[in-house]
Amino acid sequence: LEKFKGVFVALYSAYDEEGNVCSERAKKLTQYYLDKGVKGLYVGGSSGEGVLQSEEERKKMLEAVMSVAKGKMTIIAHIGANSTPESVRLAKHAEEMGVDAISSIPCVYYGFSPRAVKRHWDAMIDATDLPFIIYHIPQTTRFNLPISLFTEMAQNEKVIGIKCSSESTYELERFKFVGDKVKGHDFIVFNGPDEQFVAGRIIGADSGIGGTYGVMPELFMKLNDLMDQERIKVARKLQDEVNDIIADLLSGPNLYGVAKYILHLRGVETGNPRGPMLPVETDEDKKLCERINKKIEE
Ligand code: HMN
Repeated sequence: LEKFKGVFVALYSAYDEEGNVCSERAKKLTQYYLDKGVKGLYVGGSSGEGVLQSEEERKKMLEAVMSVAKGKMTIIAHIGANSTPESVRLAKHAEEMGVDAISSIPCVYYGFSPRAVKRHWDAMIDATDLPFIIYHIPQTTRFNLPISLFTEMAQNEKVIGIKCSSESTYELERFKFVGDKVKGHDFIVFNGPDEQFVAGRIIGADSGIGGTYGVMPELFMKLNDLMDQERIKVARKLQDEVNDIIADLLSGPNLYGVAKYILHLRGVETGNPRGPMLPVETDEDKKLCERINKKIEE
């Protein structure tokens, strides 16, 4: 399970100027993080706009990533789609591509019972031989994963971890505690909210998956190292600095748009986020991005 411990960038989408998934750009983006030395990538999640893309586009994006990353970074493919059949097809495709694990949200749009969510997840898990990571993000899915369903899921041999994007560190602690107990060994917990990386690691997270890591991977790798060394005071101070940057990132038209524009300033082209997400357009927004980019470089 060591390959799931560390800093995982939640990869942004890579589009051309017309807004179509662009393999060339996706490959360059992947190479950018490979060169930075991150542990791995989370592909097609929230930051990756998976739920805004067609099945074909999602496959195309993953294929481009894998052509660069296979065997070099740990790749987790988010394969959750609205319907069970589509999620199952994406799971099978991810396995063919050679990813290290698959992961899924419960479902968006409709509200479902824990029983329905279990059947949805089980179908994806049964479809491949890959490890599965639950993606818990109640603020967007509106599904509040009950600890009873979590415990049942953890009993499945293939369920190796959870990505906890809820802002409750208490909940994160429970997932780690119950998960470890059920498994009898490490159950991998990924911290979701980048603003709470240090808190998450202290209370049980083994790793982190985050969107804002994409514009400052070095800072998160530093934070992670500090936590490994239990240098909490230094880590807290760095988290303060990181959170100032995150506050700036969130002050623009849209987090993903701002982050993608910052990558553009560095010569890494990924296009604009897909509507309804707002892109960076005005001079004021562009200046904000330039300021943030400078701040990160300092
Ligand atoms: C993903 O799947 O793309 C993200 O890793 C999910 C992650 O928890 C992010 N949450 C959302 O985008 C809602 C955070 O990294 C988030 O971007 C960050 O904490 C800034 O608020």
